[in-house]
Amino acid sequence: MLLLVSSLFAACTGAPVVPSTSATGATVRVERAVAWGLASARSVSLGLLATAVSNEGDALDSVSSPGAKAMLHQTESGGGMAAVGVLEAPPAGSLTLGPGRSHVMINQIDHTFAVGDSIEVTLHWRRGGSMHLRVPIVRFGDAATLLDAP
Ligand SMILES: [Cu+2]
Repeated sequence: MLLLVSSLFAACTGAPVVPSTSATGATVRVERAVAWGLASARSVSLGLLATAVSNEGDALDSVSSPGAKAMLHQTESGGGMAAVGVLEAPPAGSLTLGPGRSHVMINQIDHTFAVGDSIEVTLHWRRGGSMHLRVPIVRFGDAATLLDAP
């Protein structure tokens, strides 16, 4: 089943209106998700804000995307990136992925894309199972703003 809920919101600064994506599963609610990247490198990064809705929390074990390779990354203090095995959404807490912090890296995308397109991803939660999202691709400079918007 493809959960696809797009909502529009405008930042109070008058920034362009960009669609966000949300989905609710049994254990986790994804409040918003955006991707940004380089079409020439066929690579995007994915950020999201997910809140645990179960008492046990949940853990993002992996992410997949059709026709591409996806992995979980954390950003290190020196600015480099390293693969990580799991990202936790603690009980009554949230998991925030985005620029300069942990993120999902999607490489070797088998088609070209541009800002305004979207990318299909499946989040694999340890307790909650698979959650399908279609995530809008936004400009790098808009990603953090969209993720942090009130
Ligand atoms: Cu990365």
